[in-house]
Amino acid sequence: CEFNSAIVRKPGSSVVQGLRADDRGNPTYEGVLAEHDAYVEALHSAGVEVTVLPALEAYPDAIFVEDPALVFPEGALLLRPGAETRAGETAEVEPVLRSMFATVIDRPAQGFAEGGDVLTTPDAVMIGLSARTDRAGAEALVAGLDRLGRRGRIVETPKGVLHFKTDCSLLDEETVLATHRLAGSSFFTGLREIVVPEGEEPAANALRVNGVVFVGSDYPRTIDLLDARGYKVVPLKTSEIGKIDAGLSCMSLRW
Ligand code: CIR
Repeated sequence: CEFNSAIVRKPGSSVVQGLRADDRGNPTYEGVLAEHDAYVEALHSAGVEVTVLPALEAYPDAIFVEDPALVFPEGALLLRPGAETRAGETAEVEPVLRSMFATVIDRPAQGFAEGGDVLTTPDAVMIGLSARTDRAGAEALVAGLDRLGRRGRIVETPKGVLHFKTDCSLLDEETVLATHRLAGSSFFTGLREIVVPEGEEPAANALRVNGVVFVGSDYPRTIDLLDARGYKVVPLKTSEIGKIDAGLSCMSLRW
C-alpha cells in the first residue's frame, strides 16, 4: 500500500465507447475527464509522483492502465488483455515501462491476463481466473512473478464479475475489503475481511494509497464503515467511469 510512483493515461473522447457488461448509457466525456482529474489530484495529494500518458483514441478503455501490465518496485510484467479491443494496449504502454524499469518481463507467448484480476497481498500475488484471465495466462504470470522473486497464487474470480479486484481491495497489510460473494471464500485466510454493505458492491474496488483509502463517493455506508474502523477515507466520484465497469484501482499502475 506504499507507493511513490504511478502511471495514468488521459481519457480520449472515445472513452465514452468503453466496454461494459450492462449498458446504462454512455458516460459523458466531460464527466470521465473530471473524475480522472480528481483521481490524479488525489494521487498527488497522497504523495505519489504521477506520470500522465497521452490519450489513445484508438483504444476506448486505454485509461484503465492497470489491465495491460503489472508493476512492482523490482520490475514490470507485460500482460495480454483478454478483451479483444484491448489487446493493442500492451504495445502502447511497453516503451514507457521499458524507460522506467530496469527489468521488464515480456508478454507471454500465449494465454490472457488482465491486471484487474491481480491482487497483491503481503503473502502472495493473487490471480483470479475470469472471462479476461485464463489458466494459461495466469500460469505464465506465475512464472513471470517467480522471476521477480514474487509468489503467484491462482484463484477464481466469482462468476459474472469482471475482474477479481472488482470485488476486493487491500486496505492494509492485514485487511481486505470484499463483497459478500467473495468474502468467506478460502482465498483470504490470514487476512481480516471487511465486507461492503449490501447494495454497495462496487465500493469493494477501493484503493489504498499510502495513508489514505480512495472509495467511491456513491457508497456512503462503505465510507462510514471504513471511517468507523479508523481508515482515512478520500471519497472520489466514480459515477461516470462506473458506467464502463471501472472503479478506483484500474486507472493507475502504482509502485
Ligand atoms: C473493460 O471492460 O475492460 C473496461 N471497460 C473496464 C476495465 C476496468 N479495469 C479494472 O478494474 N482493472
